[in-house]
Amino acid sequence: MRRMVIAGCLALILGVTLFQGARDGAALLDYGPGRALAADPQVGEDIVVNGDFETPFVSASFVSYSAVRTFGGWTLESGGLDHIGSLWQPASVRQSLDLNSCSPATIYQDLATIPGRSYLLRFALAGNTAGGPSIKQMEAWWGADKVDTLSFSVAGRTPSQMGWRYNEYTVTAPSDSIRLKFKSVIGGCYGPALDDVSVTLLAAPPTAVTLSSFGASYGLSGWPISVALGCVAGLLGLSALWVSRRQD
Ligand SMILES: [Ca+2]
Repeated sequence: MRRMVIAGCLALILGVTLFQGARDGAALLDYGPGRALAADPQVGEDIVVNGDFETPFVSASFVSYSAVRTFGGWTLESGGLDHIGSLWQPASVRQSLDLNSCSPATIYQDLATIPGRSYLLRFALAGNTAGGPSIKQMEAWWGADKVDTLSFSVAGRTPSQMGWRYNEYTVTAPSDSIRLKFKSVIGGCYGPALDDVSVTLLAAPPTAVTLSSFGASYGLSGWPISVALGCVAGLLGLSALWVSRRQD
């Protein structure tokens, strides 16, 4: 008899709680981390066009570009750059960039992004070993935010031993489009070398499964499920109390 009363009270409490949750839209059922409701096929996809600078093909050791012009998905906004063919060892495949032709270059590419989502920005940095300064410097920009000012020493480096160094950053998309920009910040004809640029979508952080999202995964809005569960629990509670009273 005492067990019936306790079970009835617990069921009533659960019912009331579920009703309140349905009213407030609260997260009542949190199944903890790792419960994604649907797989995200775009995770890991590189959204940069020609991040390896293999387009257009450079048959010579290098060719020089002056602003303003486009090449293989990129825009040379200011200054001049050398598109490197066979002049030196690339970080990846065959070609790369020297971000100083004989003036510091700024290049950019506009990327289509998912607002609020995080991406991994990754690229390889080295420097033109043929002349000074020995410390090459450039900036990486993600929209209006400067991601980093990078330095690379070419001391001891040669065209066949470039010493490419990979850099990685986690960045977040503020809107559905972002401008990725690289900017040499040194003068002269021997600049920072850039190759193998990629921006890949990272997996979304784990989402707590709420009654609303649980219901949505079955094609139902959340509050009817909360109300239904609340009714069932409430009726069970009342039944248990009624049975216990009749047994008295
Ligand atoms: Ca390349």
